[in-house]
Amino acid sequence: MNRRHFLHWSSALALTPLLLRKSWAEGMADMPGMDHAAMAHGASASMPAADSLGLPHGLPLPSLSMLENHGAPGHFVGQLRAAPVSLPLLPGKPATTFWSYNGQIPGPAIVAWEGDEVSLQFANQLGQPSTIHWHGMPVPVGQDGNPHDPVLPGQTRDYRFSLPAASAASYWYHPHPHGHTAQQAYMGLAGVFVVKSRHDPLVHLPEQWLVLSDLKLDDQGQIATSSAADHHDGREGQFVLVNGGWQPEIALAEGERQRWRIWNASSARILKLALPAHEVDLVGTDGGLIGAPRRIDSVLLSPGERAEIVITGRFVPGQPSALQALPYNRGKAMGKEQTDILTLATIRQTGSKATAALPGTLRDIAALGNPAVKRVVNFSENMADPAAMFLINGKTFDMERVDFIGKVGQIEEWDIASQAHMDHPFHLHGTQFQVIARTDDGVWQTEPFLAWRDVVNIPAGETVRLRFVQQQPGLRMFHCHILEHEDAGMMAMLDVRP
Ligand SMILES: [Cu+2]
Repeated sequence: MNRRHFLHWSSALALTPLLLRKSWAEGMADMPGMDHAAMAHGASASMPAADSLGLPHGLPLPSLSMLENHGAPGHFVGQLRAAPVSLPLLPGKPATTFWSYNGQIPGPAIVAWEGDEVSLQFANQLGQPSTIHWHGMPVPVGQDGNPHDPVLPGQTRDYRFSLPAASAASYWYHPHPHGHTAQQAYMGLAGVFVVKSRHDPLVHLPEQWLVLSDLKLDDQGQIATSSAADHHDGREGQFVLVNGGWQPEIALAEGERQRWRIWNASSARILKLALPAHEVDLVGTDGGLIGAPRRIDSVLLSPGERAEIVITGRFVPGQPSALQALPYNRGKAMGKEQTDILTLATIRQTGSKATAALPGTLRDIAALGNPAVKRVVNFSENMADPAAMFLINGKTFDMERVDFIGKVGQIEEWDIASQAHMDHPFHLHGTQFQVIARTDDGVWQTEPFLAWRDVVNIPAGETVRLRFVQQQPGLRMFHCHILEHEDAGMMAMLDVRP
C-alpha cells in the first residue's frame, strides 16, 4: 500500500521522491541553520551499536514501582520529585545519569479509582523549568501542566483534580514545559497513571503493565545528546525498553489469558505491535475499554498512545513467542526507517492453564452527535525555514496566540491532515475524542468501531476525522506527539469558553 501522496507541495522536500531523500538529507548539513557538528556526531553511523554496549537483556520483566498513597479512602495524596539520578546500567561502566521521578525509571505508577480526589505535590529539582501534564485525563486547565504554568527549578506545586465517573483508563504523566519537553522525556521523566473502575468486566484477568520507552546511549553509557536527525525526524535510540528493561521475559501459560496495558512513552517511535502465534484481542484504547473485544493481528501505537489487549497463550512450535514491533515506514527524512522486526520482549511458556472467560461486551460507548463546529487542522513541514519547520495550519506555536475558540459542551469535528512527508501523531489535551473516519490512500473509510482516544497517528498524506466535546473551560493544547516536533512549534491552542 502506498499511502504517501504528498498532497501539499509546500516544501522543497515534498517535491523530492522518497528514494532521493537520503541524498537530500546528506546534503542538509550544508543548509543554513543546520548544526554541522551535530550532523557529524549524531548521525546514526556514530551511535554505538546496541550489542556493543553490554546492556543486560532477557531478564524477567521489571514490575513498576507504585507511588505511595498517603490519602484517606477516596483520596490519592502523593509526591513526585523530578531530579537527576545515577543508575548502574552497563556493567563495568560508570552509572548512567537520568532525570527521574522519585529516582525510578519509569516513574512510579499511580493507581487511583473513579471518584477519587487527587492531590499530587510536585517538586522540581531539575536545572530547568518543568510541569507535569496528566496525559489524557479530564483535569481542569490550571492543573494540567500547560507550558503556561511552569514550575521553576527549586519550586514545588500541588496539582489537584478529581476523577469523574467512567474515567477508568490507562493514562500517563510527563513533563510539558515550553521547549524542554523532548529532552525531559528522553532523560527519563514519565510514569503511568491508571484509573480503575469498581465495575470492571475484566477484573478477573491477571494484568501486565508494559511501558515502552526509547533509550539512546553514547559510547560512555550516558544518555546521548540529540542529533540533527533526532531533531528533525524525532529521536530514536538503540533500545526500546519495556519497564526500563531491554528485551525482558514475560511468563505466560498455554491457554492463559492476561490483560496487558501498553504505553508508548517513546519520543518518536511508531510501534506496530504484534504477538505472533498468540491470540490477541484489543479491549481498550487511550480512554479505556472499547465496546467489545476485537481480534487483531497487530496494533499501531504512536508516541503517547496506549492500548489494552487480552492475550491468550498459544505456543506454536517453530513460531516466535515474543512481543514484536513490525517494520513501519513513518516517512523520516534523515534517519533510517525500521525495516527489521524488533523483539521488544520474549514470552516464556510456564505450563498450561484453563482459559478464563472473555466477556462479549465491555461497556457502552455512545457516538457523539452532529457537530456544531467543523475545523481543519493541517500538519505541514517547511524545510526552507529552519526556524519554523513544523507547522500547524501554516504557523509555528505561539504561547500568546489562540488558534481556535470553542465552547464548553459543544460537539466539534476536526479534519486533521498530514500534508507532509512524515506521519505526525495528533494529541489533544483535556478530553478524549472519537475517530469518525480516516483516509486510506486518500479514500475515506468509516471507522469500524467506537473508541475513546487522545492520540491518533496521522499518516503522511492522509486525513483523520474526529469528534470531541470539552467539558471544562480554558486553554487546551493540541500538538504533534513526536516531542521534538512539539518543541519545534508543531503545537497550537483551543480556547474553550464557558
Ligand atoms: Cu510530528
